[in-house]
Amino acid sequence: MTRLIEDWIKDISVTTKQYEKDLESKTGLDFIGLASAVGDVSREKIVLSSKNNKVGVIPITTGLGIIGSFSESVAAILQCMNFEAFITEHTDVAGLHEAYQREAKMIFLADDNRFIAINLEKNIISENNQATARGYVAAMEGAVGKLQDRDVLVIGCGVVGREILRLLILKGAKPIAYDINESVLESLTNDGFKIITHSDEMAKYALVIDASSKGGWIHKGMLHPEAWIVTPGVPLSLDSDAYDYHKDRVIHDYLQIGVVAMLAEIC
Ligand code: 2YG
Repeated sequence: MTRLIEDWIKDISVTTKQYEKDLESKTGLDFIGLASAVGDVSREKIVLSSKNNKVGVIPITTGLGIIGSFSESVAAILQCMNFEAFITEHTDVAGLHEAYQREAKMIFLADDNRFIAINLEKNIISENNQATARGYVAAMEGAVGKLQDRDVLVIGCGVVGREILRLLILKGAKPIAYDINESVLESLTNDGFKIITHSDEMAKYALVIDASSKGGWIHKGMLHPEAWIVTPGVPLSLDSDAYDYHKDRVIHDYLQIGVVAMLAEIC
């Protein structure tokens, strides 16, 4: 997974409410609605959980260290769902200790390798890659309806892309996989997935979930003119012309849907 940079996320705490409105206009789901779809839990249960669970967001300094605005963004997204989320003053183990002292029932924390959320009372854990895959598949269903028996192109079949493929199979959809890496395509074929072998075949598909992480490689005309493009891939694969053309049917963010899905999974 791509490591975030502050430039991509520095505005999230200010823009998240507007982002939620944009997401709802495209999918019919606000953050709690998306969480409800992901976690298969009622809105009421999530609202109740927000009243009973303080959430500690713990900055972690290991490895490449703190990413500016990361903890603030996670806390802002949770607060947008009316959870009492706080960022610990301390980092790492001291931050864990502080979160416990401040009676956090849920914690969110990330090092360079894993971004996780834990419900300390229920002993449930959520991991960002899997949660992100679930969140974006749920967003696609919000936008276009049930995916059963429908062709869905999955671009970028790494950790998140593979989880998306797995979820689509479970939903009875008909995933078609594409990746620029030949050996990835080979293993997908061996695993029985239908694949395309060249980017010029992408334009055949009106439903696209893009988990590729190269950034800026999809140009205007490479996708179906009416395509829905739901993309956890960071940085955004669409270049500016392609984004301007498709933007009314693009769902993309750097953290929001993944954090909402993680919360759903630990509620
Ligand atoms: O606490 C901090 O500020 C840092 N230790 C956070 C480090 C996060 C590193 N991971 C990533 O940047 C991404 N894998 C996070 C998820 C991106 C969206 N799917």
